[in-house]
Amino acid sequence: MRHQLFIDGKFVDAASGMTAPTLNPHNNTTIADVAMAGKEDVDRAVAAAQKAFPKWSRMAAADRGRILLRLADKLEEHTEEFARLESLDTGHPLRDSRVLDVPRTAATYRYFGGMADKFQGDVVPVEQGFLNYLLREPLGVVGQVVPWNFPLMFTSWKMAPALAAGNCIVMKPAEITPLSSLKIAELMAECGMPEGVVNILPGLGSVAGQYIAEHPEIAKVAFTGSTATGRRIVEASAGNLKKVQLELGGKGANIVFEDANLLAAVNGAAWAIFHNQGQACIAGSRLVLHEKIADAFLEKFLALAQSIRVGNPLDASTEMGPLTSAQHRDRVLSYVAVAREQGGELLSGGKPPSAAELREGFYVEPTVVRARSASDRIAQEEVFGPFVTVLTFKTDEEALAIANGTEYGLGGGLWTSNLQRAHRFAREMKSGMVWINCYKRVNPGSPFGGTGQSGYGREMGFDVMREYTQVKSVWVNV
Ligand code: TAP
Repeated sequence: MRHQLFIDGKFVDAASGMTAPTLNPHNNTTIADVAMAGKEDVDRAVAAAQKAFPKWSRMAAADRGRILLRLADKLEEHTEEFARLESLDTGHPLRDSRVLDVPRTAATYRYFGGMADKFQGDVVPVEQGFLNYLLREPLGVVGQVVPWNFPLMFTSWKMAPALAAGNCIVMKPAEITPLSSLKIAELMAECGMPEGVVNILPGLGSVAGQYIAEHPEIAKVAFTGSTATGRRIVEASAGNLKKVQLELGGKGANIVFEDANLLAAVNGAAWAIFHNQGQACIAGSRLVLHEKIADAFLEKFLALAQSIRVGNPLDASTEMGPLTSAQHRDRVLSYVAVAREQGGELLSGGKPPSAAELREGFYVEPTVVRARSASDRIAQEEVFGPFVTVLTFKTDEEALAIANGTEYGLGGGLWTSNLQRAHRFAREMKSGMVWINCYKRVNPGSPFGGTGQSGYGREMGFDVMREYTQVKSVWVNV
């Protein structure tokens, strides 16, 4: 496959000739050297996108949609290839990439392919003698910056609605996981995507990403990643009044009440934190247990955590792979010391696995730590790894205070058989998404995003179509 930048429908080298290796997190070997975009390349991509915009935005919406629908079909035809590539580059277990990442990505392109000709304007019932209609127009060239935790899926979450709405794109995948986005570029070209509509630029965040946020000709920047980088993007785009959409970090509370179905909650809590090695903004990284069931819950949960098969992501039996980078593994492990310093108790894991064949990779055992208090750093800061912080409570009020007691507000869950309590918590939780007796459900039709330091704006559904369009109000004297 090609490892260059994708600009104006062609794979090209970076103007500077710069490349960087992307590593296999299983064994720290180089998979490929990939071109790294600089400012000149961003300028080239913006110019190509601007040139493509008039034709793309005026094309019949159904025809734009048809290209996305074709892309969804093609992606499914290449499921195995994409699943392997994503697992190789990120460390996702192949069994997940096959049945979650690729199908969910195809579903997103399909949903927004269908959406293209259904998202429409409106007519306002104004005073007699006038007709007032509202057009929903695309913004122009949009910049999109995605992280390394779900590169294939997150590029579709951003590109599919933007394209359905008639925008052109300059997309920057994370420097360490560029491969699946470049492969999507190849498929897009095969599906008839006109040149210049989609430009994909692997590159450094501090260079290409920062310049996308600063660029005066880019109408909007949509970002997924850390809260710290989100703040930098807001600052960089303030000078040119760019529209900004932010999907940032989280510290999801997963509350288990005394009346919960314990087995379902144990399985759900393990999925909530250990899927994708905990590298998910919506991970259930705070396990908030009612005192009465805490011991019984933990007995089962620790047994489950210790039974998870950690290994080479390309082995069909692997349930948890390596973290995506060595730097990130070190950051996650550093929280074990942070926990100890504040009186936390390590209940399981907390180190790389001992198996010789995993020694070169970026592995961390499933880790469970009991915090001394809900204000401890491990209960407040996003660790973003297979690291769950256990807290206990006595009353509903206490559980709610813990759930709402961080600067984040992305996703949270609760396990209970009490219907009234479930709905009360759903209303009271400071969170963009709430899962009741389940966790981490996502669907292209359901709004996804957060509040507080978790960002603003929504991905998915009709909400995201509003994010990628602007209203024009037209008055006619009739
Ligand atoms: P970030 O630095 O936020 O990286 C996310 C994306 O932003 C990457 O494409 C990155 O590029 C780019 N970027 C970095 N600096 C930028 C800048 N100044 N302007 C524009 N774009 C920029 O995240 P990270 O350092 O990879 O991870 C650090 C922590 O962020 C994690 O431990 C986790 O807590 C959190 N995180 C959250 C999420 C989600 S889904 N909410 C995802 C990833 C990470 P490069 O990677 O190429 O530099």
